[in-house]
Amino acid sequence: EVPPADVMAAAEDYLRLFHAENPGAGVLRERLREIRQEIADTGTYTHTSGELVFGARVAWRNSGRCIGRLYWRSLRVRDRRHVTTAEGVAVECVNHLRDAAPGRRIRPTITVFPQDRPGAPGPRIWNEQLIRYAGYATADGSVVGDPRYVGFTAMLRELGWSGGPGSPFDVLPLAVSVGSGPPLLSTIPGDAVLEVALSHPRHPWFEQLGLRWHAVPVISNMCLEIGGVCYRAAPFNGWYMGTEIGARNLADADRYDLMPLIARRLGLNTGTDRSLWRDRALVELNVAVLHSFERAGVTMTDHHTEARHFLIHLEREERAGRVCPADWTWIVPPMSASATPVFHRYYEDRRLSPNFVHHADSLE
Ligand code: HEM
Ligand code: NRG
Repeated sequence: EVPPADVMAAAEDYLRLFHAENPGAGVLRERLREIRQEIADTGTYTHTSGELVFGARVAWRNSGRCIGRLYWRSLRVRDRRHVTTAEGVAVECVNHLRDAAPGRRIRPTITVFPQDRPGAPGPRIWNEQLIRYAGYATADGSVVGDPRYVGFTAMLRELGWSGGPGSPFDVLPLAVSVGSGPPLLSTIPGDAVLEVALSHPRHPWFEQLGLRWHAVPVISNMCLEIGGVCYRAAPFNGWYMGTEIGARNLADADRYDLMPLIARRLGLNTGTDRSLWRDRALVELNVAVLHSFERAGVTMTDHHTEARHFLIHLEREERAGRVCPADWTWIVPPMSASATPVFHRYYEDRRLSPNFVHHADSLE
């Protein structure tokens, strides 16, 4: 538990920022007096909806690992602080998925569930993202599905999940808990899971590989921290950058590891590193990802466009008199790094608040 004096100090810092950037928000001193009283009575305080919305947007603005921050002001905030049961949280997660991608056009969205209060922790979502694919370890040591989630999948089965059909792309159920004890498991209805089947603009065989990925990345295991308040369940999404799928999820040796297969189908010489078969396979896989999302009408960005947008954002932030924290190792894309402008410079990285943070006790 955080000492009340620390909560008040963090609250004061945040409220000063909120009022400095929102001149119409009323009288700071009165609001601080109110907050001081609520902290004295309850050990924490309650954000107004204006404070919550701005705090969530600034948490995104302060995320030094995110290349997609140009649109931070447009984040949609679904205030679900009144939802207190695990069932209610699961239902609202499904509603988030439907609401974030109407007609396949993705809208950056966050759903905020109750905050932690002394003696009354808020709900927890155990999944790393709302949509993730199961990983099943087989007898011969190989894995069907996403190797990253073998441990999480096994845990869900111990908690009673009977498992999916055993395909490489079985969507995991949501695991939500309120208080201590095991989580509630709930299957996400198929119509809430937008997915894109992958094909290649020039290689008809590519479609036969049966590859797919989900359209909306909704990170659900990070804590939204605003002014000394922790929202442990606050799933958020934007849209994908193609390389996240094509150069990492489907390509990493400890994920779907598809480069050897694709290189062979392309007829490349995989017998020597110097044929650059990995690099060429990577390019074709990424061409397929961008092509498929485009064809399906689903929002996606590419790493060249997004790198350019990020530098526009950086310049805007500097002109506004702010530091834009950025972590080079996360901002630079995982392929063709030096062909993008974000590679050719360094950044200041600072931990600013509000922010999204990983807590040590979160699963995964
Ligand atoms: C990380 C792109 C929206 C917060 C990232 C990463 C990319 C990215 C490429 C690195 C991921 C990785 O390497 O695994 C985008 C794009 C968006 C978007 C294209 C489109 C709008 C958002 C939104 C939020 C957000 C709406 C929060 C409101 C973050 C955070 C991380 C991150 C906190 C770091 C995650 C971690 O530490 O694991 N983003 N993002 N992003 N993004 Fe964004
Ligand atoms: N690389 C992860 C997703 C991380 C966040 N990326 C975003 N976030 N685009 C993956 O699933 O591949 N976002 O909020 O849009």
